[in-house]
Order: sequence, then C-alpha cells, then structure tokens
Amino acid sequence: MIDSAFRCGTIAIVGRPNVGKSTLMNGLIGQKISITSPKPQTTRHRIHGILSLDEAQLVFVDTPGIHLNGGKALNRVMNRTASSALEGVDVVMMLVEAGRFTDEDARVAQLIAHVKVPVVLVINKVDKIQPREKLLPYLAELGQKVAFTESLPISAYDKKHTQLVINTLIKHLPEGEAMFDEDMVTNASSRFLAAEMVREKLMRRLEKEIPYGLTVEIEKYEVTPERVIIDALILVEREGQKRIVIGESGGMLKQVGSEARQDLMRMLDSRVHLQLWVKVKDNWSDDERALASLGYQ
Ligand SMILES: Nc1nc2c(ncn2[C@@H]2O[C@H](COP(=O)(O)OP(=O)(O)OP(=O)(O)O)[C@@H](O)[C@H]2O)c(=O)[nH]1
Ligand SMILES: [Mg+2]
Repeated sequence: MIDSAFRCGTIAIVGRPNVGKSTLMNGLIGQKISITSPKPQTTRHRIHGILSLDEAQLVFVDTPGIHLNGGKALNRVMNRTASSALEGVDVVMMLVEAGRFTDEDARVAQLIAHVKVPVVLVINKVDKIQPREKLLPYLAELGQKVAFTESLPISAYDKKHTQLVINTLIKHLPEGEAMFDEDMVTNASSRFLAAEMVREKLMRRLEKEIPYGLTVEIEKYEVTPERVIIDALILVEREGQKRIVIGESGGMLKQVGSEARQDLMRMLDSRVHLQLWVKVKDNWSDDERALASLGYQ
C-alpha cells in the first residue's frame, strides 16, 4: 500500500556551538537563511526555515549553540532561546561533530534526554574523518551518551546526505496539512535577515572578542521601485571596538558593507543601497533590558 498522506511538522535543530546546525538547515532548505561562520556562537536567535515538498512540509527551527558557563546576559538568553525550542516540536535533531563529544555535547544530551518526541542524532562533518572506519568506535560510544531514535553520519555540504536527512525526518512527522504557504522559506522578516547578513560579515572578519560585543540594528528599510535602501547600525561596547570595526580609513566597514550587499541583493532579488553606521552602547550584551529592546528574547 502506498502511504500518500501529507505530513507536516516542526523540527528543532540543537547542539553545542559550531557543530554546523545553521549550515545544515541552509543545506536542507536549499537557501541561505541562517548565518554561519567558523566561530562558535554565531546564531543568536531562533530562525525558522521551511521546506515544502509534494509529500510533506518540514519546518526547521535553527537555534543558538547550547554552551556551558552562563557568562553574560546574552549567553544566558541564547541558552534559554535554544532550550525552549525543544518545547512543542515534533522531532528533535541533535547535531554533534564527528569524532568529538565535549562537555557541552553532554549538556545538550542531558537536555534532550526527557523529550517525548523522536530524536534524530546527526553526526556532522564526517568529511573531516578519513578513513571513515575510524568513526566506528566513536559511533558505538555515542549510543551510550545520547538517547536517540535514529542516527545519521553526514556532511552538511553533501546533497546526497541532506536528502537522506530529509527522508528520515519525514518518516517521523505527523500527518497533517501544511502550516505555511509553499513559497515561503522563512517567517523571519527581511529587516531581520538584513541585520543578520551584516552581522555574519562582521563575525567572519573580526577577531577575538570583537564579534561577541556587537549587534546590528536596522534603522531604515525602504523599498523603492529601483532598489531597497537599508541603513544598518552596528552597536559595539567600547570606543576601541568602534575603531576596529570601522578599520583604517574605513576599510573594514567598506568590506563588510560590500559583502553584505552582495548577499542582500541575492536574497532580495533587487538592487540594494546599504549604509553602515557604528555606535557605542555601553554594556548592551550584559544588560537584560538592553537585550530585550534589541530583540533578544
Ligand atoms: N568540514 C565541514 N565543515 C562544516 C560542515 N558543516 C558545517 N561546517 C563548518 O562549521 C562551521 C560552523 O558552522 P555553523 O553552521 O555556523 O555552526 P552552528 O552549529 O550553527 O554554530 P552556532 O550558530 O555558533 O551554534 C562553519 O565554518 C561551517 O562552514 C561539514 O559538514 N563539514
Ligand atoms: Mg548557527
């Protein structure tokens, strides 16, 4: 008998920072929605990515990497944002990095130990382990450390692997009608995505603690027949950071602006005029009220 019932559900993507959650979500929906970088703690919000197929609709929820040590208020908010994403979803997809299992992975395993829905454990970045057989003892060990329903060793960059993830997830989704219009890839606003694209370039270009002390706010977002006009404000915590973000003769800001503009033009399918500003806002990342007003929940 052919099972032809349409399936639809939400899938939380959780794991410690830097395991490839956002890269995988973008790969699964075939479009860049969530920003990525080689640095941990890139994602700060919950970000929905929607994949609409003939037989199912998969609603992914990308989350900030769950990390130890409360640290600043922003860190606590990020951990809360991630763990609360486990509530009310139909499937939990936990990511680990092939060959590694840290205390932060153990924390994630502990958080998902009691969820009532299927847990798909994705062992990402298998491309980094050669030959593959080296992974076998690691895979056996994971069975003791994570309570999962099914596990999949993959590389988020590999189309065949992402297809396998999709097929596996569909099996675990409940029957039901689509929740979103089929041409919708995210429910995030263009304004939010614009701020994120700018933050991604800053995250990738800046070193040490600088990327962690900044946030981006969109001050103006105007759509005209010719182009989209965007003014983005980069908030930093100290004068010294402002100097670094601007760079010598404004060089850093120029590069960041030009890279972000390329992404935005692709995303918005329009010409884009992007203007960047930098301002100091003392201690915003450790101030609960400032965080709330900056859109961190
Ligand atoms: N070699 C390899 N690198 C990968 C793979 N998937 C992701 N990466 C890289 O891993 C780094 C982290 O990826 P992200 O997608 O930003 O990781 P994340 O889990 O979303 O990180 P946070 O948002 O900080 O929690 C980036 O440099 C990616 O390019 C993979 O399958 N193989
Ligand atoms: Mg991420």
